[in-house]
This record gives sequence, C-alpha cells and structure tokens, in this order.
Amino acid sequence: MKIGITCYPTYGGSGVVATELGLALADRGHEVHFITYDRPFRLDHFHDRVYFHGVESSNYPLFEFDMYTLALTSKLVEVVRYQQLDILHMHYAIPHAVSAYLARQILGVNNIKTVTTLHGTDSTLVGLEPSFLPLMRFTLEHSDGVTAVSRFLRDKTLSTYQLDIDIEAIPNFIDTDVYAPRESCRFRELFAPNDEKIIVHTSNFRPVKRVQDVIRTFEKVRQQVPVKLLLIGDGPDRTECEVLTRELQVQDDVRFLGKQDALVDILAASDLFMLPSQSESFGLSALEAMSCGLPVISTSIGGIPEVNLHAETGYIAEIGDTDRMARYAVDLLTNDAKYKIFSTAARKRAVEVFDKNIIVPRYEAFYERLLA
Ligand code: GMT
Repeated sequence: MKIGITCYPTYGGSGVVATELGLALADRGHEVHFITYDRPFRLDHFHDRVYFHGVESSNYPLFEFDMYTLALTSKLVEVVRYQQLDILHMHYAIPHAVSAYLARQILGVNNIKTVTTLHGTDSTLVGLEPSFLPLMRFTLEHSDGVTAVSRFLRDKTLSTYQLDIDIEAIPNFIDTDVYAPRESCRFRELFAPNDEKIIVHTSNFRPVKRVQDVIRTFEKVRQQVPVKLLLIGDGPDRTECEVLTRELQVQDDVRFLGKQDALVDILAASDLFMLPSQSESFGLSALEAMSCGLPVISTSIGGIPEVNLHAETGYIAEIGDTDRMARYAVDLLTNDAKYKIFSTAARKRAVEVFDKNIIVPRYEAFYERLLA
C-alpha cells in the first residue's frame, strides 16, 4: 500500500506513535509518505520507502491567522495525486482530519480513503471547545475509518459526541527490542552512586501530568528508602516543580534532565516509573517504562488501567493520593522478590500485548478493510 501519514512532528506521544507506525509499515514493505510542517523528530534515519513532504504555510500580510489547515489540504491533494496514495492516515484529529476531509472532497471520494486516529485531548479537550465541536463531530462522521488508542477513548468519544459510527480501539505499541531492560548501565552509577533506588518520570510537564505529585510522593518515599528522582522532559510546570523540590528540601536528590535522546538508557537504569496524570487516554510513557522492566505507579484515569494492571505490573491510586503512591513505591522498593515479580510482569505485558509486531498488523488489516 501507499500510505500518507500526518501528525504533529514535535515531541509528544501522538507524533511518536505516528512516526513509529510509518517506519514499521515501511519495514513491512509499504511506501510511506509523511506530510507535515516539519520532519517528525523520530524520523532520524534514511529508509528507502519513507518520504517526507513539508507543508509550508502562507505568510501573506493580509492573513492574521495561520492557514495551516488549508496549506495541509493542498499538500495532501498534491501528494495523493502525484504519489498515487491509497490511504491518508491522520494522527490527532484537529486540524488534520479536517484537511483530509477537504482533500478527499477535492480528489473525489473514490480516489482516497481517510483514517483518523484519536490520541487524547483532540477528543477529550480541544474538540469539545464550542468553536470546534460541530467540526469535530462532522469530520469523525465523514472519515472513512476512525481508530482510538484505547477502549476508554473510543467509548468516551462515541458518548460525548453522540456518534453512531464504528471506532476501532487499536492500542499504542512499542518496539520491545529497543525498549528493553539492560544488565549494566553507566547511568545508574552516575545518578545513584551509593546504590540508591531510582524513581523516574517523563512528560511534557503540563498541568494534566501533575508532576508535583511525583515530587510529593518522592519526598515521602525518601523518608524511608535511599532514593533519587529523575524528571525527564520540559514544559510549563517545570519551574514550579523546581521550586517545590526546594520547598520540600529534596533538590539535591532530584535531577531535572530536560528533553532527552537517551531515554531508553535512563529508563533501563531506573527502578520505578510514576504517572500520576489527571487525564491520559493511554499513557505511552508508562508503556515505554514497562517495556524496560519498570513497574509503574499511576492513577486510574482514562486508558491507563488498560496499560498498567493494578497489583500486577504496578499499582494504581486515585488522583492526588500521594500517601498511597508513596506506600506502593516503598512496598516495591524494599521487597526485592516482589519487585522482581512486578518487573517481569511489566516487561511481559509490553512484549505480549503491545509489541509493534502485534499492533502494526492491526492497522494494516484496518486499511485493507477500507480498501476492499
Ligand atoms: O492529547 C495530548 O495531550 C497530546 C498527545 C500527544 O501528542 O502526546 O497525548 C495523547 O496521545 C498519546 C499517544 O497516543 C497518549 O499516550 C497520551 O495518553 C495522550 N494524552 C492525553 O490523553 C492527555
């Protein structure tokens, strides 16, 4: 098949999933065309079946607002027409699904099939804004196929938008050969020179991630266990988080690492992952950690319980219950036998349920059904 993929190319789970999907599809023999305003950051090596088409927005002075949706539409039309694509797969509905709808109208409905994958806030937050809601509902109804990254997101979308369409829940996936435990890792000595335990969190530091809860939990764990905290990523809450570490006087045991390329090495050097989010349709970062053999302490929100199984691959607590999260963390970090069981279960679940070789064929089958 010839597949066009549009996503947000910057840091973020939806862009990661879209890029990894494109690369995996290319490995499986398909021709993949990324169509977006910048090269996706994970598209960092040459592949002879992968192409990138940049979308340029017009900066004509009369236009006070960016015309990206229209510029993308034109580029989609051009690429479908001249590269003879079969499928346009839009990741994150707004505004990508709107552009795909317009492109299909221009090209003729029989000349291209459009797929929209919902990732989270496109459906649960942005799409619900009064200015977007009718557009969101319309474009989902008029996509040839719609998928969501969790059963939670599928059900929530169908009920909130009162849609009478099929949405297939296809979970996010991971390359479990890349995200894998490592025997020895230089980062462990670097971050925990006295053999302390390591708790890790990665996110975009937006308020929904509740990174302050990670720090509050850490402070409670630290009273009982020698432990370090690694915070990976950057975003609006970072300064507040740095202030909190000083207020709690834990700043010497917390490292803010910012955005990192060596994510797998750092995860593999750590012991426990925390995801205390108040909104999460899936929780790709938790899956990345699980695949490296880290148990996860998370909230029960959204699609997280479809990834992290309570008392099996980690523990689940209510939003903001940092006392409970700390109790769970201490429990795992002070009981080696129990830790090993959870760590093995986390890795096993990543490999057996979410490996890319299991999930990517589901997208292929989805496309094939649309084209049949
Ligand atoms: O929706 C967002 O907040 C952005 C989006 C992204 O691009 O990272 O995150 C969502 O998509 C990820 C990949 O499918 C999921 O793992 C995240 O859970 C989801 N975020 C939210 O639902 C808040």
